[in-house]
Amino acid sequence: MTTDTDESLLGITLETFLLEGMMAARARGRLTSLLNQITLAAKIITGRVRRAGLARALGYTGEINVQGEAVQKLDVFANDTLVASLRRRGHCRGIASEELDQPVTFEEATGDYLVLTDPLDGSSNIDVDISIGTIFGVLRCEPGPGRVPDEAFLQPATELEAAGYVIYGSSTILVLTTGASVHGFTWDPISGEFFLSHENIRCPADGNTYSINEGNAPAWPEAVRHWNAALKAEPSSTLRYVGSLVADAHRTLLRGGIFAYPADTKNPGGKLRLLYEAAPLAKIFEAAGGRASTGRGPISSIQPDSLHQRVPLVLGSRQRVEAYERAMQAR
Ligand code: P6P
Repeated sequence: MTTDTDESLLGITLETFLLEGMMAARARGRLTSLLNQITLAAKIITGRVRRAGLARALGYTGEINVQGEAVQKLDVFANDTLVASLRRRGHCRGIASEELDQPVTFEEATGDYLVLTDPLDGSSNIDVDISIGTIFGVLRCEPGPGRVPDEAFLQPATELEAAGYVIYGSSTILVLTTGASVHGFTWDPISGEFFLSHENIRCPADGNTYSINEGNAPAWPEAVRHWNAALKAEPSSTLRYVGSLVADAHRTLLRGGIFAYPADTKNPGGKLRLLYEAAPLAKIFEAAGGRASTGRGPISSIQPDSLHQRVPLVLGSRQRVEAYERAMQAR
């Protein structure tokens, strides 16, 4: 009888998985090293996220901790951790982040990659212990050193070399694609390693769960209201909405169904961000056989025109997303 720890140690760590993938592809190892730096940041962020409530429970103001250090807001902490980790190896020349008005660039870096990230999406949910997540994408760029123009970040999702997210939920899981397939790795708090736990994730072709904030219904376009009403009329339909993108996306990826955050009168261009939310998730869903759409066309083909632009986002089972797109065309 093996204990949990022994069982996970029999598995493949994320680092080993990446190394073996690199050797099989006879790659240079730069992307592998960069992804290992993101993994390191995820381990550090996990530790802080899981203790965050403790500070509040011990009565700290949440601003000054027992050492007299300013306790950073979690999303700023996550951002700074990713920046510090990615600066180290020189493969990443710059990062566009939801937390930064302008990208941070490492002029000394000689590598040829860029990172897009929402360091801690849904961090407002942490106070009530709802799952939150880190989303990331990796693009190619001209090799350094030197300054990186903002335009280098404005590439469609089809250009992503890798994409992934980390969900800080009942367990911490890192989901990653480098294009051909999608795999999930669960963090083991005892060894501190991520172990392969979800090999070759496939998004089911169909699913009865729909995920949308029905509180926004009065602001929806008529076509979305009709689509929603038709779904509710299906006896097998189930509504699940966490209000934390990575949690809703992860459930939809594994179970199938559909997640939608449409444009509405409150958010005419949509609420979610293209570069570091929709695009990496689109890469993941399409690699897993699912689909990612604005409701009128694929997310992947959108040519970004600004760093923080928003888009309507529909993710899920191919059949469900295609039905949504037909419903949008019908009106
Ligand atoms: P609403 C969280 O604030 C977030 O950015 C995403 O994680 C989530 O999908 C969305 O907003 C939820 O928005 O309007 O339903 O609260």
